Amino acid sequence: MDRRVFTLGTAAMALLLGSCGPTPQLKVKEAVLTLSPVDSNPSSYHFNVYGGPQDVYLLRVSTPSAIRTEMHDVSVDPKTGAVSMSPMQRVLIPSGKKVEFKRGGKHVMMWGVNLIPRRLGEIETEFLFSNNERILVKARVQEMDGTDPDEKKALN
Ligand SMILES: [Cu+2]
Repeated sequence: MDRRVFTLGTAAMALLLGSCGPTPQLKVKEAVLTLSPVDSNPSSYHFNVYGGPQDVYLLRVSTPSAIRTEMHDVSVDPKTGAVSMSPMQRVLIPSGKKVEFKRGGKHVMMWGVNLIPRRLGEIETEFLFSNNERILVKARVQEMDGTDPDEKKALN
């Protein structure tokens, strides 16, 4: 008798959980690094971050293949229309929401991208979040026109 009640309870619980849908997973996708045509200027890194089961902050994007990285936001002066960039220490990634780092908006700037990603056409990056989660992302590397890096073309 007791066992039967227990079984029914478990089944009811499974139904309840099932109706909530899949739990959102914190992830980074569509990552592309666009090289600056001038080597001394920073390259720009764009991607989408998809929020997980809880709100977190993106604290840092780093790579062993560049000297320095910074997260930037872009703002436009409503009076003059002048565009300016400012560094961000952290970016809120709301649960289940997509946060875009894209051309004309939030982005990561990378100084001193070395020869390894330029020859491979891809770069390894690490995203650090406030819940201590680290996500490794391999991103495509391209020139401004969307083609492979010149250093990779030279090898073919
Ligand atoms: Cu910038």
